[in-house]
Amino acid sequence: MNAQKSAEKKALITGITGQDGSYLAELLLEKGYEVHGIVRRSSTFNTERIDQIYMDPHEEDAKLFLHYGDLTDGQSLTNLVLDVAPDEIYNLGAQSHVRVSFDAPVYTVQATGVGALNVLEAARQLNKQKPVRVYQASSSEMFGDVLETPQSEKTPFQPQSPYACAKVYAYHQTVNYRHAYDLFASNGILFNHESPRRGETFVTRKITRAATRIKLGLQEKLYLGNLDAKRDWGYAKDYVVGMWMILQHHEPDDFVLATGETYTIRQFLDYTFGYLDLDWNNYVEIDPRYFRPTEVDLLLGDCSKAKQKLGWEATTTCKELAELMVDHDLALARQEALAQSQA
Ligand code: NDP
Ligand code: GDR
Repeated sequence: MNAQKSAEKKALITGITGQDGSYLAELLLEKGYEVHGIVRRSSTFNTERIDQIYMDPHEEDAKLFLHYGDLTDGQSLTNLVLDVAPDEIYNLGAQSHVRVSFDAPVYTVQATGVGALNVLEAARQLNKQKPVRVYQASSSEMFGDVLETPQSEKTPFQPQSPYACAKVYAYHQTVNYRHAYDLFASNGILFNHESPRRGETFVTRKITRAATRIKLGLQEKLYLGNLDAKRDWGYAKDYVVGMWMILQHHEPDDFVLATGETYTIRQFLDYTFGYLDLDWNNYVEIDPRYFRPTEVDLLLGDCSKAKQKLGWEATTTCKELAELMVDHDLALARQEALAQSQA
């Protein structure tokens, strides 16, 4: 994977405060980019994942700039895109939780679906003045009730949630803007990717947080939903490199990024609790509230196109991923235990 500097390039990232946005911002800064990110106004700080790279914009060598905005506010998005005039836009912002999308379907479609269209419209305006490349964060959830295994760029979509329907809509708009307006717009169809920065309500992080807290006596039980679903889990740091590679390709295209291995939630529990010398059967209980009205049973990606055309491949196995997340969360749990003992 190429670590060469790309001097003078400017990137705009939506979703910069999220898991992927934070890793991508770090990667692009390392490559010499000027990075702009859109942040939502919130009553509490929501920039925890990017605090380590925050720079005072008044400093002469500042390379990271944050702007308030929202994907559902198309006009402000267009103003910002025309103002910043980035060479590359990474649309990572979304209401990204599948279970939550059943509770808030209309908002999910507005942020995740129409939000992507707002980004494309803004890019279309900028593209009249200077070339701009757009990355759309598409998802393996689009395969839904899978029609073939493994899933590749050619596999038909059968979405199974409001979130997945919104992502399918955004995918097709991205392809259409490429054809209709000659915009350099590409989809990365990414399978699940996790990290110590993963939101704590996604299953991997929920498990690593709970297992480490259980190990230190801070928690007794872990309540989960369906343990039989299979996911192709990779490491988020590998995947943001793939996003960047997709936009450096000589033509816009759509690429699956995956590890090519799939595991059940039970296997992830084995890796996590096993690494801590615990038996998860003693701690895990099923709570139907975490079941989904329609579930995606099996995801397994075929990323041979990305390997062949971009030279991208995942470097971290599911077991290694579970262990690095546990190492991180054990340190967090130790801090919590220490704080409790001193209180
Ligand atoms: P996160 O949920 O960690 O981050 C989502 C980001 O989007 C946050 O920065 C969030 O802001 C922002 N956001 C949410 N709603 C809006 C809105 N209305 N306007 C502007 N910004 C908004 O997601 P990930 O980093 O895990 O994923 C990045 C993208 O990739 C998402 O689009 C996701 O759907 C997609 N994806 C993720 C995969 C994964 O396994 N992680 C796999 C395939 C696709 P705030 O911090 O304020 O909440
Ligand atoms: P997913 O990730 O829905 O695949 O979407 P999540 O970690 O939420 O669920 C994975 C699987 O675990 C099962 N599960 C539970 N899930 C959660 N969140 N909480 C639980 O308690 C629980 N118990 C079992 C789920 O039913 C599911 O089968 C993620 C998101 O990042 C999307 O934005 C992204 O597009 C896809 O990955 C690829």
